[in-house]
Amino acid sequence: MKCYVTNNSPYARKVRVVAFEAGLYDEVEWTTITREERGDINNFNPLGKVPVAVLGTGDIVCDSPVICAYLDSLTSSIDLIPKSEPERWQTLTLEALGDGLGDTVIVISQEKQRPSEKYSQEIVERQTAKIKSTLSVLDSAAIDFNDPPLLGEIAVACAMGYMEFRGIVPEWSETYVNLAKWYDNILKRLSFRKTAPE
Ligand SMILES: N[C@@H](CCC(=O)N[C@@H](CS)C(=O)NCC(=O)O)C(=O)O
Repeated sequence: MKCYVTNNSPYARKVRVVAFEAGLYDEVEWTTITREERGDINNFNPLGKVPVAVLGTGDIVCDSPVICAYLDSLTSSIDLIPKSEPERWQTLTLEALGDGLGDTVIVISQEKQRPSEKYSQEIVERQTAKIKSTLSVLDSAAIDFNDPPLLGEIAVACAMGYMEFRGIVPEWSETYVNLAKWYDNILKRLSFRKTAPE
């Protein structure tokens, strides 16, 4: 399996961490592409987004939740997506919250890169409010987070890593102290240390 990623994408990081935690990292041929090479990705994913995986059969698997589910299906030694209910839906919902957090960070970063005449403070404020309400929910949930992490926790930590990398809501750890404590711990895992944004 070949997987196209970029260095800083929170979704690509999630896939890499999942591969690592599932013991499959070295089974994947990772191809890191630059912003300029993104056009080549359209051959595999018409949405032009990373991560995208190309299986040995030539089949394409795109969108990080699908790639993570595929990787999880390859190993029986660990279930990063539990098979039992309600844990399965709790995990996938937490993943969706993490991915959604990443989406809001991307919107804000893109907005901040626009020329001042096109910049919208309203968009930044609306997205920042979404980030804060999500962090507040995660702060309450963090005391019950799975350790070792499942896919949901991995998605949340990758999105938060991207939020920090982009300097969005930089003071977050002073307000969301449970979440900050949990985040400090998860970053110590080898899978996170090996995949930090550059
Ligand atoms: N829902 C997708 C989101 C992927 C995504 O937005 N990737 C960004 C990088 S962080 C991208 O490739 N953006 C390029 C573009 O939108 O043209 C996933 O989870 O894989």
